[in-house]
Amino acid sequence: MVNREKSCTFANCIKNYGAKKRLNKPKNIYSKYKMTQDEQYMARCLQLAKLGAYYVAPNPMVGAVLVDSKGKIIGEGWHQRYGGPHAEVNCFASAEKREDYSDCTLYVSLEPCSHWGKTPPCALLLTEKKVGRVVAGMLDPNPQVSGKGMSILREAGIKTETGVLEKECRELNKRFLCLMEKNRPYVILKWAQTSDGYLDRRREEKGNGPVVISSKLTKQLVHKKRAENMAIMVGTRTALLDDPKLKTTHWSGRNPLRVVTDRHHRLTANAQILSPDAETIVYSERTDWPYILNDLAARHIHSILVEGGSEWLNHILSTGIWDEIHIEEGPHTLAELTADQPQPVVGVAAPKADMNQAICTRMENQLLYEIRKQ
Ligand code: AOF
Ligand code: ZN
Repeated sequence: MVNREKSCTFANCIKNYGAKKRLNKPKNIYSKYKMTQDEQYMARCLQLAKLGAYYVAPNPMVGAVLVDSKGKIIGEGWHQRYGGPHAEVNCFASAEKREDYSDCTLYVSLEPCSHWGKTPPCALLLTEKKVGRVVAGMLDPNPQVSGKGMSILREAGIKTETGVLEKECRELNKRFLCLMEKNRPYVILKWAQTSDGYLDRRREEKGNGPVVISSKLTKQLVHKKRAENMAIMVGTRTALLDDPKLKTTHWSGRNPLRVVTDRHHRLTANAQILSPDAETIVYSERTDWPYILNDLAARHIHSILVEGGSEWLNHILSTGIWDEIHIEEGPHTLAELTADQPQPVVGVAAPKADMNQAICTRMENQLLYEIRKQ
């Protein structure tokens, strides 16, 4: 991915858009202070955990390292795929075999589990291995675990510690944590707008394609976002007019579950959103946002990317039940992009977001804004 943020003149952003926008300096979360030894090993756990991206959902990404008394890493592992062995199991599988690891510290980015799930409890494994000390990045909010893993370890006489690089551990698994703590998926609203703030021109008929705002590169970025989230949603109008596939064609990873509303049963069987190569849920009886989120949570969906259209985006913004907004702004006005269309062209206004909170980066000529719910 190309990031030309240095070539974006900050002063111009402010001048042109009349909003305070910050450039997102690549921030090294570990560089502000000298890390303790525990933090350094936890940072390695986070690196390993990320290798599970795209394949472990709705489970969290978890990494583990085993360190001997001299500070040498003698084992590493991460949760690689949903239903597969947990990070701790893979970590010991990579380590030299010993009867007793009492001189070692096991670092893991999430509290070791205490439940019999698809695999046996990791906390028991650590007691069997006679590990001397366990350092966890954060407690596991899963009600089946939630502190019980650390209790098992303490009761077995193992020294324990939690909350090392906790902020970073939480950030990595913000989607899993949202499902566990709020019992709803993490919601990301995404749209592309022209430089004068339009999503599209008003269209009444199918077959008359949308105004193209994204570039080749940012389209790929959208597919990456699709792969990072478990579900993707559009409203009926977008499904009918654009006939999108909503798949992850230009990035590795799974296709998200496609979610569409259709109160008046207007979608036909040949709609691409219903293609058999990815799953789809159509909500037609109840289509209110809290209901949809509740239903998706019951299906263990930990995240949803809402790609439009304007009615749904505005509605969700009005409910306040969202977590992030990602806006892509192209360099051209609606008039420039529709000069070859029959005139006059009527624009569909982009939703209003609080741009004072936006972090701005740049990908070639496209500005990318990210807003986090405060
Ligand atoms: C760990 N280490 O690497 C992971 C943990 O269905 P299961 O058996 O795979 O259990 C999934 C739950 O286990 C998940 O919701 C989370 O609470 C925990 N994940 N725990 O000790 C790991 N991935
Ligand atoms: Zn486990």
